[in-house]
Amino acid sequence: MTTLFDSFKVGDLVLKNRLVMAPLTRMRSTQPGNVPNKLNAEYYAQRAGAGLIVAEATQISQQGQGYPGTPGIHSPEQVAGWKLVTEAVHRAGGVIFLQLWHVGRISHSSHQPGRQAPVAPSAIRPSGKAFTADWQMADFETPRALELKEISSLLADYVTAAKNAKLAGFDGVEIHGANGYLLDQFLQTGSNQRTDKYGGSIENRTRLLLEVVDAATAIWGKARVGVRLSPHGTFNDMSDSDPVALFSYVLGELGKRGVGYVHLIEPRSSNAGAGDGNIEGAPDNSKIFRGIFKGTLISAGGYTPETAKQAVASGAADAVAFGRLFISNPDLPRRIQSGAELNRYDRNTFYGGDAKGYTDYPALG
Ligand code: 8OZ
Repeated sequence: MTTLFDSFKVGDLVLKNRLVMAPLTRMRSTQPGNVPNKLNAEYYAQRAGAGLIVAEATQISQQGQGYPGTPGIHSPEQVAGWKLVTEAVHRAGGVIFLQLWHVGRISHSSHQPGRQAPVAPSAIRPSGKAFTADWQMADFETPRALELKEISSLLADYVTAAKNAKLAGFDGVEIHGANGYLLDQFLQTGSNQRTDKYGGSIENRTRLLLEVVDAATAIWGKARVGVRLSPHGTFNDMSDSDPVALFSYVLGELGKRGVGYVHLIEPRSSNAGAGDGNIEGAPDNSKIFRGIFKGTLISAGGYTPETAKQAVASGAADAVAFGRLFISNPDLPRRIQSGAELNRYDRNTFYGGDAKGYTDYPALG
């Protein structure tokens, strides 16, 4: 029977256990410039006991930013900052991928070059609140629909970011295709009403994601590229007319491409971890989609150590990602393995701030 403490493979990489640190937005980069720093390096190195760390969502361009203080991977300073992180994690024996992110319509004009409107597949305003550049909450704005001729420069931004991630010493990249950000906005009918080759049919809506995956694969090799998806997720006002058909197609295509892994978020986890408690009766993505994607599957969202053990033992997932529990337990794998008590997390220190609630959670002695 497979346990959380058996090694697993992502392509040629052998990972020491099946506990993945989920990508976690913490909004603690150095300002101005959204540059990763020594404190960020210490935080990640503390968590190097994970089989795989997926570093926090990181904007590929200024246009891709949607929250204050999130790091980027589009300037030389950011590459140098991330090098501090990857070197610290590698010294501590860890493996770390970078999550490449463009928020699309979830941005706010205060983050945008020239204070322009955020961009999206279609000019459909999501309901809810944006997080402005000066840390205020404001209604989402109506985005501007990307023109067809802008797609090539968007892809070029992903290419630059993927190359920069390599320069910064990461072990691979994860494409953020989840949680209602740009690539997910293209996938789903609630946010994509385009009539060109990026809208309409499932194939057309999936085109941009696959072009990004292919571009990243050309730089990294297929095994070092993972993809995160959130079928049935409603965070950031998402909806699709036929999510099972859509994501079955997406997973089939990712399977053909032989990507290193797919990282599926379970919709029971309320608001992508922005709330506590699990939603009862939500669809079970790892059950629905496991048969379609034969490659390495990481499952995330609302797991306990017990349910994670079961998921790996039953083969529902190859590995399980923890977010909130990795925030408060830098040595989470060791604690789970030894049955030690877990530190509770403090939601008040999730986003922004300093070492408090970031690098000061205690490890076992
Ligand atoms: C919570 C707060 C801010 C960002 C995601 C990157 O949902 C996020 C995120 C989550 O993937």
